[in-house]
Amino acid sequence: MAQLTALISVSDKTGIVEFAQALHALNVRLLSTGGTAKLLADAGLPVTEVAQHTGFPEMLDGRVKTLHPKIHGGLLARRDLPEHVAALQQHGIDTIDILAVNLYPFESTVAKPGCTLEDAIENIDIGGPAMVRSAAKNWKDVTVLTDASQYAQVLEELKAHGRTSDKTRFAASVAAFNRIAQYDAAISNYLSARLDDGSLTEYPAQMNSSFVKVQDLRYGENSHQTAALYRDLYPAPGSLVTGKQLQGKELSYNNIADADAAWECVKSFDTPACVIVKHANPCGVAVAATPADAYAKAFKTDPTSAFGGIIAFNREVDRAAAELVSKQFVEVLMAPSFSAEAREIFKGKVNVRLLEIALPPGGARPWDQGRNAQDVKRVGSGLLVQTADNHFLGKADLKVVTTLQPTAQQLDDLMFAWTVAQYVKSNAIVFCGNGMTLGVGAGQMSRIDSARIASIKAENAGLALAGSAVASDAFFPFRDGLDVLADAGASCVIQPGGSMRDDEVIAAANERGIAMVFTGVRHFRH
Ligand code: 93A
Repeated sequence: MAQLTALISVSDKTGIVEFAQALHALNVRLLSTGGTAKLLADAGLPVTEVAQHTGFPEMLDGRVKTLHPKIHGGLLARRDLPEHVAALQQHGIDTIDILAVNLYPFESTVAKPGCTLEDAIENIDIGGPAMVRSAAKNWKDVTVLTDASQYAQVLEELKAHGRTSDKTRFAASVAAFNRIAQYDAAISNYLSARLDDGSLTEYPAQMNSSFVKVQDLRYGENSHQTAALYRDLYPAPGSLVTGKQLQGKELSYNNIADADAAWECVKSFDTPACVIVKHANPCGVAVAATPADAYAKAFKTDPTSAFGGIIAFNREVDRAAAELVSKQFVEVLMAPSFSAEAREIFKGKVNVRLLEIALPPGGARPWDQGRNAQDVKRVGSGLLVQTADNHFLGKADLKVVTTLQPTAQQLDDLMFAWTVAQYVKSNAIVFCGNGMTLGVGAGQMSRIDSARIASIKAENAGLALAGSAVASDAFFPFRDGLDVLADAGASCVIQPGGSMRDDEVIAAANERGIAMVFTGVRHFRH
């Protein structure tokens, strides 16, 4: 069999010496670019530099290394076409059968703080992707490797059959085009963000297509589904994916989804807060003077659902909080930090996943109003993209619509309830009082059912609703929902308003002695 030729040109040199050694042992001829060639030669391998092969030196600081007909002809020529073979012979071009390339590290370069436009541009690989495309197009004759994880399989096939299988070459070609697409998207995204004035501009509801795979997950929502976690190329500061896992089992798909809900909610509060989430809904939220007190209150809302919950704090978890939390079965615990004593307490609970996530700089609110503030949902073979629901409501935005004015205390409770309702799946009804949730009605198809469920849950937990403040994520279409709240003991209500029957609902509130405010904004969440 004719001797095969491999061209190796890699920025990430992981595993490359071993791979080249194995190729050499299989009598494959080695061609390589400057830095890679040096590494292989230092390892004692016979390697021909590309410059020597083409008779043309690397030039322009390496910008032109492999952009030469001797390289691209060798990669692109079809071995089954006599005209192609004749052309190679005429120009003295040798075929290249295996191409191992990984690209200049553009993504990791621009992810570094302080990366300049110049640094970024120097890390745009031109020759590498060109070779990868040539080889991938000619997959019937050329094996293209763009990731170290592919080396072993190729070696195995070469050892067994002296060549790679059609299936492997085609799969490698697809992987190569995927990699190039991802690489170009990273460049395009990075440069687009610098179009205006060099600062990161805000994106409208437009797909940011550049994601980086963080990890494969054991399975998806259910065990028969495969799954993986990706993050934005530029994650928003303070977002879940910027967190660090300190201990515990690997996070599952559902853990991550619930952790995100808990973390986004807890970030909304300026004062020490605790959020407990189950099945993507908060089942207990509270603010208090200390994290331990906040947890104790949040737990009271729904101790049954809190079992196996996902818990988030917006303050350091200290010993007192850790002691309390460790009494319950908890899946994931998140906080900006954990004290040494808290870490010690959780050491004995090896399954508890501890996630340390820095809060966004600049305080509780407009945390994610930057370019990552977009929300994406799959629909069949399409995507729904919208800007994130990060509307911030101030007390000044409230419009009192009843004869009864809310007291200062009621206003605080209403603002708290409104913040929580934003994180509860629609239809959402949230009873609150004294800085804690008292009853949460989530995800029902009718608002009145959510209201009933919220009051039943409060009753089950032994929590009185007399004098409570209630938030409704969208308007009441009829007065019946409001009557349920009044029957349960609500004293004040916050809701968007905007129903055709607002007058009927306001009249009901007046009749029942309830103070009601309109926000003018709703918070559907599905
Ligand atoms: O500067 S380039 O865009 N011009 C080229 O002609 C070229 N050929 C290979 N970058 C080029 N490469 C890249 O060099 C490869 O994609 C690889 O990432 C890197 C390997 O260089 P070295 O072997 O000198 O470390």
